Amino acid sequence: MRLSQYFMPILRDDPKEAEIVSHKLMLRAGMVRQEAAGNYSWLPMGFRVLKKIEQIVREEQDRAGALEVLMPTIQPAELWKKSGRYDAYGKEMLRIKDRHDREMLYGPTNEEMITDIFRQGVQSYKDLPRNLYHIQWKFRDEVRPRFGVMRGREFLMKDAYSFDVSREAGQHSYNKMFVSYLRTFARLGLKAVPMRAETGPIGGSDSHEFLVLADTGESGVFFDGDFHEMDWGKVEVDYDDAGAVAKLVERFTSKYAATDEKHDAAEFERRVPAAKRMTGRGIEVGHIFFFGTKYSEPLGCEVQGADGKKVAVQSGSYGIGVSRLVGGIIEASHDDAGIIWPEAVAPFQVGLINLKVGDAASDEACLKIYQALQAKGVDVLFDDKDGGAGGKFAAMDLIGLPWQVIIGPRGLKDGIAEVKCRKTGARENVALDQVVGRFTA
Ligand code: 5CA
Repeated sequence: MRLSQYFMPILRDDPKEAEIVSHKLMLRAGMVRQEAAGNYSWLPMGFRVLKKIEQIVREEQDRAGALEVLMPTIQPAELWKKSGRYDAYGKEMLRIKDRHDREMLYGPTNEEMITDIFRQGVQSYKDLPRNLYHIQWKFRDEVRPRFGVMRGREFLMKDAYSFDVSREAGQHSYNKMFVSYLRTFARLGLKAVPMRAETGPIGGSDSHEFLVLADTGESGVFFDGDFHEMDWGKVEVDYDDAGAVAKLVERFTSKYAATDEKHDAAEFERRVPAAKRMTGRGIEVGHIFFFGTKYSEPLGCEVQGADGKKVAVQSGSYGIGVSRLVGGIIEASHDDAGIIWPEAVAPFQVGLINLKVGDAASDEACLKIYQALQAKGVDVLFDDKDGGAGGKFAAMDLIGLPWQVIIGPRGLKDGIAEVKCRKTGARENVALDQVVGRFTA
């Protein structure tokens, strides 16, 4: 992509409305624009990151055996009346009437609808277990939308729903999602600590939140310092092996970790030696629930068991805040100059800077590298706009692409380009004909 053809409205100064660094940087880098409180347009740069995160989430859901569907954003009120949540959800639910005066709502979550879909499609225990998920926009009329996309009103969520014939089988489904979350967040370059959590309006007995540690997080967190030493990057397990999956989950859940809502100071002191008691703040990027028959019973979602008797299906639901993650990753990965994207979610891998647009040698060298990178499938943003070096460097640092390739007349005399790593700041002179190989090896 050529910057001269791109849409990336960069702001030079910090926007006044932004309180936290990720919100500031997303506005400054031209990733999003606020349309109303907690309601954002995603501009090209922001949208690329959102899609990359979405795709990683999708791949790990698929790997864990979940099946992707897509339910509408607008739901009829009837189902929610059956589950009892139509009134319980209160003002957080955006209620709408259609032209026939029918009560509709913009979905804040999908337990009711998916349970009804499943009820109609399945009769026998032989059709279980199943896990269905979608990645769809939600609306919650939050009392205090804030921190940009971190607490929006309209936000993108991945929500999965498991259906099992027994409590035990349901536990395995829950554990599989638990593991898939460890894998997902590790791939996103994040350490997200699983913590015991409140179940809130979703309900149920068992629940874990996954929190990314960051000073600007909305939740207070208390956890065992052992988490810092855990093997986040290498979570490998055979999902069909219920014992192995349970054991892996146990390794994480046996350590003390709780958000302030569930924190028990006495237990914390009893179970964790003083030197390992960590406290801080965290951003909730995922939340998983096991709620048994809470929705299947009122919605009549039953299957015929092996003994011929009807049983209400055991369910759980599993959310990831896809749009929140864009802000969460920035909170975890930035410096004074701007964003530092982890490779896996970076909008482009390489930023190619032409320091002297109009200089024939510079233009030619840049074009050659630009075309060669594209031919090799490397996502590259080519700053081919006329402008001063200082502004170009500042903008490239701000948008945080992992690598910069800098080309100007001085280096060209010696046949070299400068390659800069955004994360470490390390700069290296690389012969022009070696540049492309650096990113394709
Ligand atoms: N149905 C369940 C699980 S699928 C559910 O709705 N869970 S939730 O309420 O915990 O939301 C799931 C995830 O969505 C949260 O962990 C959080 O990462 C994200 N999320 C929730 N509210 C917001 C919001 N207002 N803005 C951005 N992300 C949000």
